[in-house]
Amino acid sequence: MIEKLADIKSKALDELSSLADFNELEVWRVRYLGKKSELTQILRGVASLSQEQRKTVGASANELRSNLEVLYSENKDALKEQAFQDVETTAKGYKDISLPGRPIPLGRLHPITQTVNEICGIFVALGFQVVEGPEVEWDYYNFEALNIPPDHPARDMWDTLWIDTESGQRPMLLRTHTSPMQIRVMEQTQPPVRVVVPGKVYRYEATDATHESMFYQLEGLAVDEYITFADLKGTLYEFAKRLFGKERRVRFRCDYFPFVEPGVEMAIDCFICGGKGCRLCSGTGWIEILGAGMVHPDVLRRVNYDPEVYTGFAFGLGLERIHMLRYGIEDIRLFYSNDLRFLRQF
Ligand code: FA5
Repeated sequence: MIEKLADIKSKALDELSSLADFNELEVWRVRYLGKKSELTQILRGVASLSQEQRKTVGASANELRSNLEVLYSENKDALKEQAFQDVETTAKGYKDISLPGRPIPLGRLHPITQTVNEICGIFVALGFQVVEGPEVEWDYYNFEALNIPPDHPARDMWDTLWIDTESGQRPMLLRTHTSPMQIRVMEQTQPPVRVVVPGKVYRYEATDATHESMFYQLEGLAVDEYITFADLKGTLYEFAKRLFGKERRVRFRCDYFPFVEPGVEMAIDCFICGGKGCRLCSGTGWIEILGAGMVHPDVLRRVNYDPEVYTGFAFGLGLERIHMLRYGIEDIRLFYSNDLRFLRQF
């Protein structure tokens, strides 16, 4: 009996080494492990053997069966993969087009890029044009042309990284807001102007749940004859309604920006606490999303627009805060920590 088992083993191993495909492996399995196989018959007959034979034959037969089972499953995976490749480009020269395709991993747009696209879409529908501008900016455009001379206290709230320039050259910096594009656009075009400018801005900032040192803003500028504060409110109300839905409440309050007069801030009621006050809204019930105002006459004069003829409004909004509001995100730092578990949700 022991010799018989050895014989089965050597035949099984011999045949296994010369199998060509998965079908042959199945035949092999039936021959050596199937119900009618010699090995199964031997195992069935073990009970009728003498006690001494039962021990040795039973142990050897069981060991052989489990060895063959392991070999079967190892070969199965390898031959299945082989079969898949063979079918794809068979020796006969055709492809099996009924096989399922291999999935191509797709990337996706960053949530802030999605928000930029959506908000630009709203303003385009309201008649605005989308333009972009440099992130490394002259001090002149970021500050001076916007009524913020070198000694102006407003520079304190907009500190940033400065770029080394050669002595005698004007200073350069990483722009602290998208407002410099107001000047660049007006320098190059004549009214009527209606533009929105999305882009990155940089600030010297102690980061927390609602503050980043690099974030996105979207600037808006409309200049024409007879533009009034009512146009500003109407446009921004319409924008808020289209983006957040009718149920969200909006609040305008006076604010100060040197390049607008009068200036306002617009806030939206906090989605987490419903206005009661929480960590996200710093206990106020409101989240400020943008600054705005009527373009200051000195700014218009600087770009050779006659403030007696033309008036305009401008606004600048923080895009991360908008995205946080819409999706209930509690910490702005999640956007830039490269955590795919977070990013894949959008
Ligand atoms: C400005 O940057 C002005 N340029 C906005 C403006 C434009 C006013 C045109 C008038 C006319 P402010 O510093 O408040 O303003 O920033 C605008 C928005 O950016 C804020 O309402 C807020 O939503 C967002 N924001 C400001 N600081 C940060 C920060 N550190 N991290 C993320 N978002 C910020």
